[in-house]
Amino acid sequence: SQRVFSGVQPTGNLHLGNYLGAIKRFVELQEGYDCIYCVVDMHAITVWQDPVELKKSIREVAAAFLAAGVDGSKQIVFNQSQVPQHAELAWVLNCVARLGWLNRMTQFKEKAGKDRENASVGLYAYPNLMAADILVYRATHVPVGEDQKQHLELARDIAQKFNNDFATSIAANGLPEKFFPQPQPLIAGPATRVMSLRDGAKKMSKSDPSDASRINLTDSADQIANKIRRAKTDPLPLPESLDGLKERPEADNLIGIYAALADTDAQGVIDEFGGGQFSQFKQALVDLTVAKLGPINAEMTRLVADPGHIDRVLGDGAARAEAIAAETMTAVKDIVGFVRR
Ligand code: AQP
Repeated sequence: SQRVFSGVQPTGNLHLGNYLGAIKRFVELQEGYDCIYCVVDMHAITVWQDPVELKKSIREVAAAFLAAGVDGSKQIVFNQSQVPQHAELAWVLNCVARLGWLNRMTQFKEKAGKDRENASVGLYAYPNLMAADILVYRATHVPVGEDQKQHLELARDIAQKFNNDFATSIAANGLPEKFFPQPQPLIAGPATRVMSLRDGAKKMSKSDPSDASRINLTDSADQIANKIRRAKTDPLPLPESLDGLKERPEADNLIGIYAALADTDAQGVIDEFGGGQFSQFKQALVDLTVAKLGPINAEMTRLVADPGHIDRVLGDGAARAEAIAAETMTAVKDIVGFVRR
């Protein structure tokens, strides 16, 4: 069977990149797959989180999933810490993954920065927990932005090494040879890497100190309009062909955002706006962004005003998630050779 798993960290400032790279895809995929969408709170604490803010953010990310159109009664929506098998499998995978593999992870290098000695061990082992998130459901497909591609390749390597290392035991326990399937990344569309509005070389990110660099899902129509009007561009008009986007990262980014929001591609945007002035295009982008994000923002506001409802969705999702995860963990314990209750 085909199962989708993906997660978003509750670290505040959900932005247009998270929406286009992940959450919008979550909604599209529920037509064809069984989906498990997780608020990955255990990933969030790999860097310090204020406990009061963390709780708020967990509910806010869940609200964003639901407001964008994820059906919490058909699909599984929950927060990671409610299902203990994520941490349990992560420990086993810590013992499968190699130090050399983790040493190659570029996100750790970026997030740890110069003061690497002072980064948490959790930040370093983060990709193993992410592998556990996916493999504990034996998920086959993982929609993510391009920044997560390397972590997903690692999850595939870990799955393969586990299957190889324990091949004899997997067979002895009567389990399928490829016990952990190889999860496929789903990275497609015109906005798999949304860039900062202030710098076309940096990705749009929750942790960018400049609020003007990103469009938050909680921004008002006025804030969205101001940020897009002030977004960095070069002085040239919009190109008349795709070729003309080369070496123009800011133009490329805005066109990609428009294309993703309008469900077309860059060519479609150029057909409509090519050769025109940026001021005009930006106004069209403001209108489109406000039209698409406005209703999501309003629904998020409505949902977070009723935390009891969100907590019920999360609790119900966690119970359904745990039923799947517990089955995998029982098998993993048998495969590894642990004595079970
Ligand atoms: N700029 C982006 N463009 C497209 N997709 C993006 N994603 C993140 N940024 C972009 C995708 O959003 C999902 C959730 O990301 P996350 O919350 O797990 O954390 P992240 O990737 O570390 O996101 P941020 O917003 O950039 O946070 P910070 O500032 O903490 O690093 C993932 O599918 C991700 O690919």
